[in-house]
Amino acid sequence: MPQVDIVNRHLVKFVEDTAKLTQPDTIYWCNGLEAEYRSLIEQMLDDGTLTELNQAKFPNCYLHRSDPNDVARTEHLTFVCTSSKDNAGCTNNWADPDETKNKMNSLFNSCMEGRTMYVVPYIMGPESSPHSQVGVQITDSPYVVVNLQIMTRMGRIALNRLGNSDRFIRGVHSIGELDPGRRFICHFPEENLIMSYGSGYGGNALLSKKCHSLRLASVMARDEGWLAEHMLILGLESPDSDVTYMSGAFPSASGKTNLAMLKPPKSQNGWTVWTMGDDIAWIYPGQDGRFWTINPEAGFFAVAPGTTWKTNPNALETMMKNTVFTNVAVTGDGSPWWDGLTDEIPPGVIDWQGNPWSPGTAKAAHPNARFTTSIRQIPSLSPHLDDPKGVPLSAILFGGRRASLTPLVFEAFDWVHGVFIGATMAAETTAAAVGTVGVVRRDPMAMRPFCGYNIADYFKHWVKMGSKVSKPPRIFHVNWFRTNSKGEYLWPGFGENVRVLKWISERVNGKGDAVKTPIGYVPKQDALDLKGLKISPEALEDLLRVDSKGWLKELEDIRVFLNSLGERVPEEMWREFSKLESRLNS
Ligand code: GTP
Ligand code: SPV
Ligand code: MN
Repeated sequence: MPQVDIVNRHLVKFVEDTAKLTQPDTIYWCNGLEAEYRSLIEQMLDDGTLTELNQAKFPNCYLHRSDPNDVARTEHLTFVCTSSKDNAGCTNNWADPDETKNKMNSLFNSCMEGRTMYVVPYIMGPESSPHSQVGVQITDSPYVVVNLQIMTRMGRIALNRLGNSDRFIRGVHSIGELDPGRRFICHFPEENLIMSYGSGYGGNALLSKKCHSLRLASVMARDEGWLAEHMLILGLESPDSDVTYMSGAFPSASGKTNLAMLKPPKSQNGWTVWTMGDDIAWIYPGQDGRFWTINPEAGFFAVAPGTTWKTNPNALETMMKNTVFTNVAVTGDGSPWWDGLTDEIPPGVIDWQGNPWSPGTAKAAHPNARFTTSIRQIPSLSPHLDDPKGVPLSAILFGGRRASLTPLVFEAFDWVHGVFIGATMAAETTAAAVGTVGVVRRDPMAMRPFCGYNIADYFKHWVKMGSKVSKPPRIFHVNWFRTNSKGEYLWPGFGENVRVLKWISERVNGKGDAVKTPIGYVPKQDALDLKGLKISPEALEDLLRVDSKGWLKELEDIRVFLNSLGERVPEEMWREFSKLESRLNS
């Protein structure tokens, strides 16, 4: 029986059924209180799941080293189980719902013997927002529980919100044997059910995040007329105190967290970025003809490598206390560390697998090492995080890692053209998922791994959403990752990206000079504020050039991609394709 006030019979049945299947020694209902957090931490320190970091420098911070076979999402082991295969579409792995449930049930059979089963109720979204949703994840991993406590509104607060309703997402999770041969992450959108077995890592195991808030939520959003997106949310405040809200979809490990936490350089005095979210946005048409957006999450599970006092000082300030680090290295004095964090390599570094490390060998931290921290600790926190209606969106950014071709920034001509840009965007793959890194692949709206239904229907839904509001956000494409022939970045990125955000906010407000090119509006050379920035005129020209020949070649790849998605691709996408082709040819 739950050690809580509310007994929801639907929830109790879900818990009892799962316990009957998994046979845990103990069932523990999470309340979300500080004492519970402490005792889970103590327990994990005792059994070695966590290592204490230097408590004087990093109070309440701990390190988790995950199984070396379990360090990133596994897209090839992730399934969408719909009764019709077509509804999953060709970018998802599909499996039959009944067969899959049988297979998963046999994996889960008695898998919690000798373990504790945690019942973790959580809310995605502000406590009192009509757009928020309750989920309940059952798990045998205390590491998962602690992460969910940091990243969501977890415990009694969620049970109170749920009341006696049966409207909650059901998540069943076990780390199993952490055997990649017995690892599956399965979604049943027709039943609002997630079953995940055999992984304890990130999006595979923290079911509130990609599984609930993107894969299942995207299906609900399609049916109910909203959008569930892999997007950061930020507010850019001008010296006149006007705040322009933007969201941005960049693929995994491609800069969402860093843009959301952006701290403008000194030369941009008077400009401020407010952090609203770094990974997921739920977007609704508002009464006033604009889209409004909430961040369903309450914390970060963010990439550590690349984060330094120079590149992302807000992130470092945020993670100094109450943080769980996963797969980072540690210094001799017990501080978390990753390659490049400090100019000098500190003595006594132990790598992410727990072995003494010396420079010149492999990386000390895993490239997908992460930190889990409450969003409430960030100095740039938006005052609207808990606002039930969220914030109004003026701009949507798409982007990704492209060493060549796509300019620093360009603007779509209109909504449907913007949807085409998002639908056909491509980016180099990263260490956030198991597989080859650095291969360019089409990743529509950065949702390829996360859209819970047919991606062609998803494009149709995006087109339709634009007509639901009289003032849709303007759509932009950005690329911070252009390189020169030596492989060096052409654009300084990070805090300096505020210069691009400023141009975007000017465009949204009817200012900002642009040149019309075949692919969209590109800033005039002097329209970007480059005050105090060291960048050569050649680099800038490269960054803003539209290479028509290169784009015609790109179009061929886009044609192959759209064709591969089959008949369901909406005609609007092909129309935009033809329009772009003729603009490039003329
Ligand atoms: P997920 O959490 O996987 O969804 O990733 P994300 O999109 O939030 O990416 P994140 O901001 O964590 O950045 C991933 C990597 O890209 C980090 O190593 C960053 O340091 C690096 N990065 C982010 N922004 C920039 C930029 O403007 N320029 C360059 N060169 N690197 C960047
Ligand atoms: C991503 O891969 O996009 C992430 C990390 O944000 S994970 O939580 O593992 O999905
Ligand atoms: Mn992500």
